[in-house]
Amino acid sequence: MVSRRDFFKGAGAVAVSTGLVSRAGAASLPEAATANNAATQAPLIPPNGRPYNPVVTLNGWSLPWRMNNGVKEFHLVAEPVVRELAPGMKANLWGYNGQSPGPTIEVVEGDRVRMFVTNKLPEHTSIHWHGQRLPNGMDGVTGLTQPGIQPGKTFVYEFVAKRPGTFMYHPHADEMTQMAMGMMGFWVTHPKNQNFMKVDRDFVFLLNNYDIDPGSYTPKTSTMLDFNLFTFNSRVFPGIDPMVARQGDRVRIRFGNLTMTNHPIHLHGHEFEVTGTDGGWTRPESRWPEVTTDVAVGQMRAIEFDATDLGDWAFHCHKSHHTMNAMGHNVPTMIGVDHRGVAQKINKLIPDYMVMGERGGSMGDMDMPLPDNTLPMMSGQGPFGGVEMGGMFTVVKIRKDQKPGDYKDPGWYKHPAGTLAYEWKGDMPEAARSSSAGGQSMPAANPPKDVEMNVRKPSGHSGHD
Ligand SMILES: [Cu+2]
Repeated sequence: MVSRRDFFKGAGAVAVSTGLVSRAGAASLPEAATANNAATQAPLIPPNGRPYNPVVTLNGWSLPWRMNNGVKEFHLVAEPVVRELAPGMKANLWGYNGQSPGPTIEVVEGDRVRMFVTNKLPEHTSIHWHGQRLPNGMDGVTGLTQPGIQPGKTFVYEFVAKRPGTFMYHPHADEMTQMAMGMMGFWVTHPKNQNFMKVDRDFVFLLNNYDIDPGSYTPKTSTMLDFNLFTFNSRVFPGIDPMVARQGDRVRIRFGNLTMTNHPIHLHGHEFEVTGTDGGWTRPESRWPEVTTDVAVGQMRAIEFDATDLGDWAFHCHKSHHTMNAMGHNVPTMIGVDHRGVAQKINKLIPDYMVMGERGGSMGDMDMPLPDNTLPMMSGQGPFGGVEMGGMFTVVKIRKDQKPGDYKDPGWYKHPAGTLAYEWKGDMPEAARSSSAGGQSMPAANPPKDVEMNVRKPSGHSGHD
């Protein structure tokens, strides 16, 4: 198989693509390109067909195609994959063409598209083209519009990509298992008019979740809500690449939610507008500015903003447990508990025992012994120490000198003098108190017993007259 790396190097996309056609022949399957790592790949410049402005898939890639008598042919292979969730942890997932999520499919409004889907899983599958307008029989719902694709078999889907916009693909067969194992991918149908809502950077990724016990590799597939790893494109922080832009760029970020809960996605330092949903582009008069947008299960959102302000701006889900990895979800509260002495006693029984979080528990810096193949619950080193994040967290890096088309990580932002929060080293003034201060401003509900109280119950209404 042609690896993604091979695809980009050497002769380039055009030569390889035509090579595939002549070698394989029009009557046979298109070669299925595969990716062998989780790095963000350079945008796929279309070697043929209608021109478009390609997207960048966060920690992912776009699938090359072949043209066959004017039809764009893609080959997806559903198969078990090993996905690195972040350095230090790999997961046994199911995906497409070597990775989970599968590669992004990019086509142009009006393209006739033929999708070959080969099943290398141990059970039947299908692909539903989430959000597309297509003939009913191409909708990919096992049992309803087609029989399942049995192991070893290949099915062909064919339709015209009618509506430009943001889409996903995923199985509609044993969904609970197959989605919990990571089977999903992004799909972008570009507008025919290249200048329609043109942006300088267009990032895409899927929101997914997994339940992988610390020390193990394979997700638990029967979990309904209690997932312990929340991912952007099957990666967790600090394994998620930054999204890089040049100051002044118009930036679009598109995300689709195939987890089992909603995610309020939050950008620091800039306001954005939701310019697209799963149903298409939003009308300009329907948009409003915000800094957080909630995306429900099964939904897609495209947000856009002007990258006006230099810096390293956090971009994350605002549910705090979704920026935390597997170890953090069932830790008891220890704030206010003084364990001095207790730990030593327990240590006699359990040598590794460690007290967590009695002063608020900044656990990002804690060097806790972990089972194999397990990530710290919060980690990531920034220029000022531990970032104390995990899961659905990354950084939008805006730089003055980032060249158009350059997506390389420029390193940490260097803050100009006078623009950085700093420690106060002068005198601490007495905290001001109001003159009635002395405790609570409201009377206690249960006064202490040693206060003498005379309580007189009103005997009737007459006493007030
Ligand atoms: Cu979330």
